[in-house]
Amino acid sequence: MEDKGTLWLPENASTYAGDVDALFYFIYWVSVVLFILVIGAMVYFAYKYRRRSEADRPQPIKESKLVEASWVVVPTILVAIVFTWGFQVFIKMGVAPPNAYEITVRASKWNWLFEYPNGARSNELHVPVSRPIKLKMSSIDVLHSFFVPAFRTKQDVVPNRYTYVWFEATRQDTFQVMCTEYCGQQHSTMLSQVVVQSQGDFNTWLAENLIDESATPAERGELLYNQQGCFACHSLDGTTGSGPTFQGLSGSQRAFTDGTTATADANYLREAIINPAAQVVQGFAPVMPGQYGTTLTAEEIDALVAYIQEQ
Ligand code: HEC
Ligand SMILES: [Cu+2]
Repeated sequence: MEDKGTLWLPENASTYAGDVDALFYFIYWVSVVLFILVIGAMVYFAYKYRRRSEADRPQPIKESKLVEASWVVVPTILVAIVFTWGFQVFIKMGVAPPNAYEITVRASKWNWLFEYPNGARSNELHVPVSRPIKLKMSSIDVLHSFFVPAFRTKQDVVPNRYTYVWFEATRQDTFQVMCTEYCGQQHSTMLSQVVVQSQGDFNTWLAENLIDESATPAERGELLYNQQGCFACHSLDGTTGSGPTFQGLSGSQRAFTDGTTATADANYLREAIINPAAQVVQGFAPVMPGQYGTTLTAEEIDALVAYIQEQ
């Protein structure tokens, strides 16, 4: 079933997206009807009771209990409908079914990292179709927000606490993920995708994305460079981004904003990852996330150092 969405709403691919859309269109059509009634009456009365001569004066108004009651009662009923309907959908979207499959989401400037129960990790969210998925989300730096328009799913991702969101995808396809909370210079590139697969394809993908036991430290480092989003700020080809390039970094002479210098040996690289604020490279702002020392294991930091040394 091809679904490209409507003028107002994007394509619709989760079990509760239809509920959200139905409520949206209820409010939309009520607004259209009220707009026509109110503006229509206003234009009609402005014409009908226009001033016809200099002597024309407003006449005292005879009040109508029926009209007065109706403009109190009708909007009250409409607002009560929107409230109870909206509350029901809100609860449905807020409470994950108990059998939901849980995936951990780590947001950082400017990357999404997804971790699966078997330890596999990825930058794209892979999920099985027709199965409730619960995301347990946190941020390692600033406020981000996880948004999948096709699922009608949007939730802030905050440092130092978990937030949750759940959905059940209704068809196999690829959908856009965005960060919808302004989170710094490259906020607009903090994009990812949800790849909805059959349960079989998903299982295969999961198994393939476990880190290979026989991988060398530098190979693991390459995976981490991509998964952890170092690429958002550090290029491999010499271009300067928000951070210095990794090309030729190892062994080079570094100059810092406090006037000191150092040679980029393994110890320096390790320290630069764990404690980036300690020495800030000249020409750069201290924007590197400071949490890698706690969010990465010692082995992962070794792997990243080994990878940088190969560039
Ligand atoms: C949000 C952008 C950003 C991200 C993401 C980021 N860094 Fe950085 N990094 C910087 C900036 C800016 C500097 C230079 C300023 C400083 O030294 O703090 C830097 C400096 C470094 C340095 C020292 C570079 C030099 O030229 O001496 C290393 C090594 C490094 N980062 C490793 C990493 C690794 C590994 C990751 C991923 C786990 C990472 N960074 C993620 C922004 C980032
Ligand atoms: Cu963000």
